[in-house]
Amino acid sequence: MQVKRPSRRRFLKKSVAVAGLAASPPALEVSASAVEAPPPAVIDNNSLDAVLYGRRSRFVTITREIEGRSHSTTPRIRPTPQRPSARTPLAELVGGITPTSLHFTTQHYYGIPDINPDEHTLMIEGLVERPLVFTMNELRRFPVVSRICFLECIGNRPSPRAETVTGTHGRMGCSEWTGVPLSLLLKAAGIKNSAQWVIAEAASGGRHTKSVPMAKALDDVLVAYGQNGEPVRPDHGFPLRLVVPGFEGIYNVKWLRRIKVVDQPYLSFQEHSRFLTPNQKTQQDSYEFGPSSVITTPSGGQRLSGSGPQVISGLAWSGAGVVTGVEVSTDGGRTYHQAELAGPVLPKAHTRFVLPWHWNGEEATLQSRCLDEKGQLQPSEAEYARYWDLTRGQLYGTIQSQLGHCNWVQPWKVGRDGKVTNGLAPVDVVVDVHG
Ligand SMILES: Nc1nc2c(c(=O)[nH]1)N[C@H]1C(S)=C(S)[C@@H](COP(=O)(O)O)O[C@H]1N2
Ligand SMILES: [Mo]
Repeated sequence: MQVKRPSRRRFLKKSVAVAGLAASPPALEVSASAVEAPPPAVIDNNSLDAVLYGRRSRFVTITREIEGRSHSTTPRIRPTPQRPSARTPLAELVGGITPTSLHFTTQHYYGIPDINPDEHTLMIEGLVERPLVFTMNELRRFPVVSRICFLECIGNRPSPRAETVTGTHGRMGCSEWTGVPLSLLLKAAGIKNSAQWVIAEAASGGRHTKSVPMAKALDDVLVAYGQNGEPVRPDHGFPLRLVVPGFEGIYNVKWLRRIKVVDQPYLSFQEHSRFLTPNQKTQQDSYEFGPSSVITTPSGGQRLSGSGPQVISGLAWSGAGVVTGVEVSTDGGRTYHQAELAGPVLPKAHTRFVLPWHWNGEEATLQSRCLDEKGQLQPSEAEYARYWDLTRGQLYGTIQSQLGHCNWVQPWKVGRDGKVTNGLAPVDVVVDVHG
């Protein structure tokens, strides 16, 4: 030890010098007491559970955020234990992958199925040459693919009422999904010429079902049994779920048990009761999410410790493919600056962006906008409203699923005291359904 210490001190001094050169935030002076400090105390709880399935530091206390009351119009049939919906704590996360434990999850009126994978099967039927039934073991014998992609509920919406980024955008996550391409299973069954759509059906009570266009089913849809390197967890569809990259969350049918090949889209009960309305005038045929982004630091509820160098960071994503650029404004959208994509930059995945910023201590309004590979630019609130011919009252007074993808820009206001608050002008009514 005695021998090592001086070299460690030299190393610290060297790295401080390098940090200074890069004009980064001021590093602390290396003090002799810091270098000579005794080693930290050790964790005394080494229970088998902690060793067998890992643990985090007791100083890390990030959790999902439980959803509040919703104005959902879904009939309240509740014969089974309920598990509340919960959001992803976006402001506390780094990088692009959402840890499964912190990945948002929607409510399920019929409880979370407790499925034995040895007894679970997936059936492919309808307009096919050979109807097939696969066990989980048989599915694992197909070539395996992993895709990193975001999963977003259309319940996400910038909102003047939300205090935090979890409140505006916490109904999304980004995982590495692993499984069999649906196209391989459809080819094995042999789809007939008249086949245009597939209906994916869940084993859960209520039989959540969703029609998926055949072109998408044959493109990048996965029948996934893995999430972030381990079996998909019950909340997210164990043992099998559909993953439909870039499409609305509702497509990603959990506890998948049947694929029916059909000639036209069918409106399932859930789509009818939760996702369509008589006066639907918006994106009826739009399934793919447009370009979107949001600043996660600094964001609502946080406080800047003082003027000087800061880093603005956030997430950008698009159902169209790769994020090609993110622009950040610190003056409420008057001027924009190109942010750096902190990588990896993957299609239909959360893409981290960063922009160094010098805060002069004055009021500022921070916001970001995303450009995607189709050349689509994320709209401002005013642009979105004008495009769909909606008033601000309608933007926030209508349930999200009637508007479609609410991908307008979310501004955060920094006060002179460093406090960060929602930068959207207040409205009288905000309706919120977590879909
Ligand atoms: N079986 C089933 N699958 C489902 C749903 C459902 O209610 N039942 N909800 C969908 C909706 S609306 C969303 S946003 C996503 C949420 O997936 P997660 O809970 O893994 O985050 O699951 C989709 N798949
Ligand atoms: Mo959803």
